[in-house]
Amino acid sequence: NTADKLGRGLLIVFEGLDRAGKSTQCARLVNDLEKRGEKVKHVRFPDRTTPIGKMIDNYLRGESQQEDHVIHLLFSANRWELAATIKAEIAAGTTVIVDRYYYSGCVYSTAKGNPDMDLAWCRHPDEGLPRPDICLFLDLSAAEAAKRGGWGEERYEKKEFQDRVRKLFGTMRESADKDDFVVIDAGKSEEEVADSIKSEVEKVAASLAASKKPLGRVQP
Ligand code: NYM
Ligand code: MG
Repeated sequence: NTADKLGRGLLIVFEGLDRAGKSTQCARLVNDLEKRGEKVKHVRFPDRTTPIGKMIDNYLRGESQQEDHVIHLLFSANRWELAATIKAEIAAGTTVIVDRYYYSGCVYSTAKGNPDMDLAWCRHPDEGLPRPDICLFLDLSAAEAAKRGGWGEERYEKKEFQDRVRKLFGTMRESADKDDFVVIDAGKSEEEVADSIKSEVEKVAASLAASKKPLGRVQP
């Protein structure tokens, strides 16, 4: 298995718009890797269970207001509070699968259009976090996502906002973090998407096993 060949677990991140199928595909990959005898831990951000996560949850459900910088930093802090655990799990040979990470942190905050907060500003607080070995970007147009029964009631779940998010993800996929991303066509069937994900994960596991690359950090 991966841990024996590489000497550590993998850090695998799923990203994409709301309704792109991240949760479904995360669960499938966890299942699949477990069946193959890998140790796996499933994490999602925001992690709404911590005190900071509860503040984020209230904000997303529209029950509280937060200044744009403040909520941005809370999302980042919510990742930092789990960073040491993630590192320890990976060092112990567990593959950690993460539903949303700092890429969401950057694009959702930037999409608000606050003139003091561009992608670069938004990325700074996350510098130094464990760097994903791969970020599987589930690509779906906002129109397609809307067809999937529409969005929920949470903040950001509106077509106009999602269009901006999608554009900004595009920008991120062409900038500092571009080597992290693999784009998966999320418009295909659940089965087909799962198969593409499996083969991408096998590819990255094999190439890392060959290079014995240690877990990285999000670079400035
Ligand atoms: N979100 C998520 C952010 O605005 N910043 C972040 O750092 C993260 C991780 O939270 N619309 C947004 C994106 C989603 C919302 O996520 C809740 P989910 O995966 O729908 O629970
Ligand atoms: Mg959502």
